[in-house]
Amino acid sequence: AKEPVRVLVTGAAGQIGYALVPMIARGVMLGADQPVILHMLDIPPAAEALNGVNMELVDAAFPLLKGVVATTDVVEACTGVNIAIMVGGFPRKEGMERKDVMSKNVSIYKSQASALEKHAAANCKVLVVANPANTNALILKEFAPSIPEKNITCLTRLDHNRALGQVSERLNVQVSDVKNVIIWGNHSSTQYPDVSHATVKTPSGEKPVPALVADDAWLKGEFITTVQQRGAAIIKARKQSSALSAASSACDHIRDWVLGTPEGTWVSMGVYSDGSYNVPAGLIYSFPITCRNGEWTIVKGLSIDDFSRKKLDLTAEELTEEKALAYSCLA
Ligand code: NAX
Repeated sequence: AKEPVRVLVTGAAGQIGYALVPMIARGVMLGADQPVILHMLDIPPAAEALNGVNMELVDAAFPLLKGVVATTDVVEACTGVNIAIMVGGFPRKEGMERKDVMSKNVSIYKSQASALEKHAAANCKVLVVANPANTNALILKEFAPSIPEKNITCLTRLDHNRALGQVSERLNVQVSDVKNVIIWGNHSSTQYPDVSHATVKTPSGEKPVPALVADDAWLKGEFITTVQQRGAAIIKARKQSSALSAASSACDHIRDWVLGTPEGTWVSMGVYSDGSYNVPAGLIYSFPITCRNGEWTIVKGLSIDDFSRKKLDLTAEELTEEKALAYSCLA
């Protein structure tokens, strides 16, 4: 039998946490033959709710779940973890300045970075979900210098999956037949959902999405804004932000990272930029990614037209500004 993998979920008493922990305990993230031990962290005001989640995990009698650590102590939460899903953060409240929200999250991610660096298992893989996801991941990287930068990522897979969903609806094809969309840049409204290289599997082979859609105005307009604004549309409809789709996409992100992407398929992940596609190095930026043997690689050499170039640059500029804002909070 396999040794259990320890998976940390921060913000585990929140709504994404509530959707995510049962998925992990059922093997959705790491496979149906992989036992897990869940580490759940939240803050003291949420301790009772966290205890309730813990009770429900007992009640669900998950065969793969070999143990639970539910705590408000960050060191206890981080000790020995192989995978860390960082969902906890400080939300933007009505009337708050961007800088104030940034400052709260910078201090959270700075201290959690140190705890992970000191106490997590060697080679721990980190996925930051909490917003501002890219910049929180960057702060985590800066304050955990001994964790290799390739082990620190942020979630743009939800945006990626949203783009697959929009193409599938538009063409009336199965979402599982659509692949190789790309989310470039920030997990924010400046992200660039790009279908230039996406394809659909048809009985007569793989066909390019732009040719099948054959509506440049939709692809360059409504498609992009729908994906960019989808989070807001969900809040409007549900009065709460995306949770089941975020949890499911976090499982997709980790599963593909650990178990690999299928041959000929890429996904989107926020990773530390090496300057590929002339994106400034030193940002956490979403790229097309393939994974193998537990390591990700940026897909190189895709053609970028003028329209795309401007969009890639715009979202990079926003991330550069966010980085400066985050650093100003440290000063
Ligand atoms: P909730 O407010 O329901 O849950 C957040 C939880 O984090 C709460 O239980 C809170 O007590 C806890 N928390 C706060 N500070 C903490 C700390 N220092 N340590 C540990 N736990 C802490 O929010 P939820 O809807 O679950 O969303 C969580 C985060 O995901 C938010 O930042 C949200 O903006 C972000 N999202 C990111 C997405 C992405 O694709 N990257 C999509 C979904 C989501 O909007």
